[in-house]
Amino acid sequence: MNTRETNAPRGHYRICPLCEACCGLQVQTAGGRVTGIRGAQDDPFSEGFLCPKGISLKDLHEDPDRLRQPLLKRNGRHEPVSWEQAFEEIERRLRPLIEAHGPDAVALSFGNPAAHKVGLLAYTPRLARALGTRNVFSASTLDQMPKQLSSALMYGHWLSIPVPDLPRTDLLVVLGANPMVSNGSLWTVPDFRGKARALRERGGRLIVIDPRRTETAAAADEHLFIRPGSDVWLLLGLVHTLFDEGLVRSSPLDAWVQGLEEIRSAVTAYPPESTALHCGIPAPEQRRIARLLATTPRASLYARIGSCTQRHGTLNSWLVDVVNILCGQLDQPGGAMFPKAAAFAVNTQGRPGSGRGVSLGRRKSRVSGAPEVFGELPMVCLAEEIETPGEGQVRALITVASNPVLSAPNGPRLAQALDGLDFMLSLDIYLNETTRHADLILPAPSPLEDLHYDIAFGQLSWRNHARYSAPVFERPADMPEEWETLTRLAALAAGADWRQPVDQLDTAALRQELRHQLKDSEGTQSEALLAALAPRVGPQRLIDLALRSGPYGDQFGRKPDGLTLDRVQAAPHGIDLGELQPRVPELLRTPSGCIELAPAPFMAALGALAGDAPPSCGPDELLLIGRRDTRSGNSWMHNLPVLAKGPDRSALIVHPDDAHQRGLRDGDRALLRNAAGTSLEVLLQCSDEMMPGVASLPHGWGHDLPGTRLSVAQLRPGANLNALLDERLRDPQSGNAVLSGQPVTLSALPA
Ligand SMILES: Nc1nc2c(c(=O)[nH]1)N[C@H]1C(S)=C(S)[C@@H](COP(=O)(O)OP(=O)(O)OC[C@H]3O[C@@H](n4cnc5c(=O)[nH]c(N)nc54)[C@H](O)[C@@H]3O)O[C@H]1N2
Ligand SMILES: Nc1nc2c(c(=O)[nH]1)N[C@H]1C(S)=C(S)[C@@H](COP(=O)(O)OP(=O)(O)OC[C@H]3O[C@@H](n4cnc5c(=O)[nH]c(N)nc54)[C@H](O)[C@@H]3O)O[C@H]1N2
Ligand code: SF4
Ligand SMILES: [Mo]
Repeated sequence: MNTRETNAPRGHYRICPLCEACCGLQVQTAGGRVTGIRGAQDDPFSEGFLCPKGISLKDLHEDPDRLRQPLLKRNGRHEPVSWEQAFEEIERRLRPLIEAHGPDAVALSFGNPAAHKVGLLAYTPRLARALGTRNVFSASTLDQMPKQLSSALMYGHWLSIPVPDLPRTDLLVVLGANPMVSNGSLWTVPDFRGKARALRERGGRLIVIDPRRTETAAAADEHLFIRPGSDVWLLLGLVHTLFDEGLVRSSPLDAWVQGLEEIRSAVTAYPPESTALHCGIPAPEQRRIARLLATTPRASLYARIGSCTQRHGTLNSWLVDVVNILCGQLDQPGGAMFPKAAAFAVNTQGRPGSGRGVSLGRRKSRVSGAPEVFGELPMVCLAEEIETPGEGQVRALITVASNPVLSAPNGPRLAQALDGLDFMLSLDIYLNETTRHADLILPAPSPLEDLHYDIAFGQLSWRNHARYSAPVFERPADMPEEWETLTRLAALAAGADWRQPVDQLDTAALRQELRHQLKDSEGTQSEALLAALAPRVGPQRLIDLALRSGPYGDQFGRKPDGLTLDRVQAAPHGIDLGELQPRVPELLRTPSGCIELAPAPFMAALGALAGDAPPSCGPDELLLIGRRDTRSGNSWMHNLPVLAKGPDRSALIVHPDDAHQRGLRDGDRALLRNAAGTSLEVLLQCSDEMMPGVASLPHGWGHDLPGTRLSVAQLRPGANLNALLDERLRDPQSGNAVLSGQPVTLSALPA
C-alpha cells in the first residue's frame, strides 16, 4: 500500500464503488480526514461526474455505526471480539456442521456490494468452491438474472450484454429503467443526464416507456405509460410490426444470425392490435415506435430492472435484443454494442467466435423445484430451503454484503427462518436487519481504505477503459482486507489450516486455479506466471494477471506496449481505450458460432404464452411497482446523514384520482395491504406522474426492526416494500423474483 494519510492537504483519485456508474472521484484529505469529494475532471471515463452518493463516502467512512470489530452474539447481544476469537468461533461451529451434514448444509448469500468490490467479487467464488455447496444465492435473482440468461443463450456468455452506444445514437428507447436516478444498470454510464441532453441537442430523441413518468421520462421527448408486468406483449407487438411492415433491416450481422424465420412465424399471433389490450399502449403507438427504431439510422432499445422483475422477465430480456437485431442496430456504432473490457471478461478469453455455450437445467432447488441458473438458486427460495427439514436442508448461512431481510420478497418470512439456523455468519459493515440474526459479523475496511479495480462493469461500459485507484487512507492495523477474510474462510471451509500466512493461502489457491484453467498438469506454465506476477499478492496480483492476459494486455512481454497493472497505476486517472467497436463474430461463444435469435427454451416459453395475461387486480386494488431515489442506494445508505437529510424519500406515490377514490390526500399516512393480509403504514404522495391504478414504493426501507445499530436510519425508517411481496411469484426460466405488478389495497389508517 503506497498511500499514507499526511497532515498536509492532499488530493486522491478514487473510483466510487457505490453504483454501476463507477465515477472517478477526487477526494481531498487533510489531517487524516476527508475535507472534500468532487468528480475527477480528468477522468476520461466519468469526466467529472458524481452524484450525492459519491459525496456520502465521507459519511460512510466516518459513520460511528459502521463496524470496526467482529461482533459475536452472546445471550442475544452482539459484543466485540478479536479476529482470532472470531475465526475460532467459526471453526468451532461451522466445521462440525459440514462434517455432520455435508457441504449443502451451508448456504451462501451474496449481495449487491459484492459485485462492486474486487476483494469480494474475485474471492467469493473461491469461498463457494471451497465449501462445495450447491446452495448459492445472490442479488442477481432479484435483479438481472433474466438478462444474463437471454444473453447466454443468444451470444454464449451471460455477461455478453449489449449497451446503447449513447454518444453516437439518434434514438434511445428506455423500457423499465430510470438511468437519470439509478445512473444506469447493466450499463456503466456516468452522467446519463448530460449524455441524454447531448443526444437531444444534436436532434436525437429519447423515449421512455414506464408505468411512472420518471425523472428520465420528464427529461425525454416522449413518455408512454405501460401496464406493470405486461412488457412481453409490447415487445411482441414491436417484433410483429417489424415483420408485418417489412421493416426488418439487413446489417453486416446477417451472416451471423440464426433463427429469423422461427421468430417470424412465432410472432404472427401478436399484432399490436391485440397486444394493446394487455400492455395498454395503443396499437398505432406500438407501430410508430417499431418504425422509429427500424428507420432511425442509429437507434437502440434499452430495458432494465422494470423489464426483468416480471413473470416474463427472460422473454422480455430476449425480445429487447431481438428488436435491436431486427432493426439492424446490434453491434453497430450508435446502436446496441458490446464493450470490450481490459480485464476479467470471459468473452475476450478462449477461442474467438464460438464456444461451449451454457448448460441449463442441470438441477432444481430441493423444495420448490426452481431452476438452478449459472450455479445459483433463486433468492426467493432461501427461506424455504432453511425451513424445510430433510436431506440437504440449509442449516448454516454465510451472507456477504447481503441484506435479504429488506431486499428479498417476503422478508419477514426470511427473518423468521434465519432464527432457525444452527449458525449464521455475516461479512458486513453494519448491524442491520439481516445481520442482527447472525451469530457472528465480520466487518470490512471502509471503501476509502480499499483499492479499486472494477471487475464486472468494464464489460458494460459506455466506453472502453482501464482504471485503478489506490486506498486513500491506510486501514486500521487490526482490520483485514476482505480478500484476506475470504481467503481464511475458504481455507477453514475446506478443512485446511486458516492460520497459515494469508499470502500463502492465496498463492496456493491461485496456483490451483491456473493449473486447472491452463490444463497445466506439470505446473510449469502456472509457475512461470506466478513468478512473473510476483511479488504482488491478493487482488493486485489478479488484476495484473487479468490485464496482462486481456485483450489489450502485454501478454507477459509478447506485446511490449500492452497493458499491465503498473501502466494503469502510472496513469493518474486510468487509461482510455476508446469508443465501442463492433465485436461480432469475435465475441460469440455459442456452439454454433452464430447469434441465436430463437433459442429453443425461449421459443417453448413463447409457445406457452398463448392465453396468458398480465397481472390484473380488482377494482379496489392497485398494482405495486418499485422506485429508486438519487439519495438512496438499495437498503443500506439510509444511515448516512448527507443522504438522509431533506424530504422523506420512502413515500408511496399514487395517482391523485386513486387517492381521492379512497378518501386520501397527499401527505396522509395510509395503510397498504396485500392479499395475505400483511399491511404497512406508508406516507402518501399524490402525483399524476403515476399511471392510474399503479402505486410506486421504493425498496430497501423498513429500518424499525429491533436489534439493529443504525442510529440515523432508525429516525426515519420507512416501510419495507418487500414485506408485501409474494416470494412464490417467479420468472419460471431464470427463477428471478417478480417485483413488479403485485396487487395491493390502499386505505385510510384505522381511526
Ligand atoms: N440512486 C440509486 N441508484 C441505484 C440504486 C439505488 O437504489 N439508488 N440501485 C442500483 C441497482 S442495484 C440497480 S439494479 C439499478 C437499477 O437501475 P434501473 O433499472 O434504472 O432502476 P429503477 O430506477 O428501479 O428503474 C426501473 C423502472 O422500471 C419501472 N417499472 C416498474 N415496473 C415496470 C414494468 O412492469 N414495466 C416497465 N416497463 N417498467 C416498470 C419503474 O417505474 C422504474 O422507473 O440501479 C442502481 N442504481
Ligand atoms: N421490491 C424490490 N426489491 C428489490 C429491488 C427492487 O427493485 N424492488 N431491487 C433488487 C436489486 S436490483 C438488488 S441489487 C438488491 C440489493 O439488495 P442486497 O443484495 O441485499 O444489497 P443491499 O441492499 O445493497 O445491501 C447491501 C449489504 O451489504 C452491506 N455492505 C455495504 N458495503 C459493504 C462492504 O463494503 N462490505 C461488506 N462486506 N458489506 C457491505 C450493507 O451493510 C448491506 O447489509 O435488492 C433487490 N430488491
Ligand atoms: S453515480 Fe454516484 S454512486 Fe454511482 S458511481 Fe457515480 S458518484 Fe458513485
Ligand atoms: Mo441491482
